[in-house]
Amino acid sequence: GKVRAPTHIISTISDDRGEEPCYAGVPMSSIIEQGYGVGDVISLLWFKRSLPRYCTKFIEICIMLCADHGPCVSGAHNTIVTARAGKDLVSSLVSGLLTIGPRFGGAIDDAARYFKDACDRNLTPYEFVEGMKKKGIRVPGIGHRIKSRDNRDKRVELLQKFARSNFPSVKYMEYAVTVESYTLSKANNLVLNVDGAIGSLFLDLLAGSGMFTKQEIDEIVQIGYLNGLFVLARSIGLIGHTFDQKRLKQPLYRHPWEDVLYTK
Ligand code: Q5B
Repeated sequence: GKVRAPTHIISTISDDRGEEPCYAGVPMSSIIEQGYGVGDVISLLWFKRSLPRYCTKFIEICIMLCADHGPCVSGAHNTIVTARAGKDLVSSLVSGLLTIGPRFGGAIDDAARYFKDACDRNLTPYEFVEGMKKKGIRVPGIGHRIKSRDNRDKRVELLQKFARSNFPSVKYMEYAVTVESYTLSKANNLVLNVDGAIGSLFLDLLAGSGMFTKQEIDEIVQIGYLNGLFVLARSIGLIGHTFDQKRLKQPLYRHPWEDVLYTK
């Protein structure tokens, strides 16, 4: 019989060999003719399935709300400095992307991991937060540099509003809100932030949509898909900041001496 030569790559998400490319088996013409959006394309290429409209809409809302947060955040600052050093688009973009991590924008996966574990084990907010403190771990998804009890993050409110009216269950988000109530009793800026809102709500999407088995949910949370939402979204803003600096013909950035504490 026929002997198949061993392959060096296995790929399961897309195929460009036929008359038209397919994403998770769905031909490009169907994607266009059926009016799919970016949320559907993400569903196909990341989750390998078509998700219900409320799920793809939620994904699109996450992308829109996280696309930019002004020039002062870590990512935009790096991109602006890099663009002003005369570097190209890709260099400016990746310089900003490289700041995304546990403190800035990249806390979504850990927020999902810790909220899921704590909620599934029925930990009280006190047990969860104080347990994290004992381990010396800041609660991912909690805390913000400029947002606080009196200056709430509109993005979090918008995500919660959408989920409350469209998701079958918001159990994990409600748990995160109880954690926030406890952390706010400690300090005014320990709000549920945008990473924590997306992390907890994505758990609700995975668990409530009926589209994923428990094993698949555990794998998604363990591998860490969700920071990808922030990376993808913020790329839109970082590209914008690069163009902005080039358009404004901004010179090489040099940080002012007055803003540095020189000490021995
Ligand atoms: N404390 C975000 O800290 C920040 C605590 C905490 C327990 C916590 C901090 C944190 C977890 C990571 C996270 C996503 C670094 C943030 C984002 C996107 C963004 C960004 C933008 C955008 C802020 C003061 C005291 C200390 C700390 C305690 C702080 N956080 N305790 N759990 N989570 N959060 N990141 O203000 O006793 O004095 O030692 O790491 O979720 O990135 O817009 O800027 O769209 O671009 O610098 O929104 O919360 O406060 O470090 O001086 O801490 O609070 O232990 O206590 P800060 P610190 P003590 S959203």
